[in-house]
Amino acid sequence: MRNELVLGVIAVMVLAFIGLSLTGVFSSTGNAAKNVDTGNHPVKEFTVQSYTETKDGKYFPTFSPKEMTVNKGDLVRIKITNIKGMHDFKIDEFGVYTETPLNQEMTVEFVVDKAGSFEYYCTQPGHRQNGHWGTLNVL
Ligand SMILES: [Cu+2]
Repeated sequence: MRNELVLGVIAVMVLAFIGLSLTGVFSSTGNAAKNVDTGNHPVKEFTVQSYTETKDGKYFPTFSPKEMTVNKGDLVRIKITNIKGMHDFKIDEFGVYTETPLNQEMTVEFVVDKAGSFEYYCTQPGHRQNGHWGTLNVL
């Protein structure tokens, strides 16, 4: 009988841990997470690289991927690593911004509460105009 009680307690703890993990409570990465809503939102996670390519002596800053698609109501988690150049990451419509120091994974989290196509981009001078942007589609 006692063993069953212990097993029951362990099962409850494991379930609680899984539940909290899914809701993002343990997802703190110690950096620029914003607008975190740990409510009952499906989580969509993306890994993005930010860098500068050089072609014919010209600089082409870019994100990879250049497009992400989520559903309205999702908790969007984007992990961004800048692997070349000086960049940052911004989405005006959702109040998202993080600096992206070189070779350091930065995480932003936000709930998409409106549908549409929104631009994520780099605010460094000239970068957005030269292609340092992508599209977040919210269906
Ligand atoms: Cu940039």
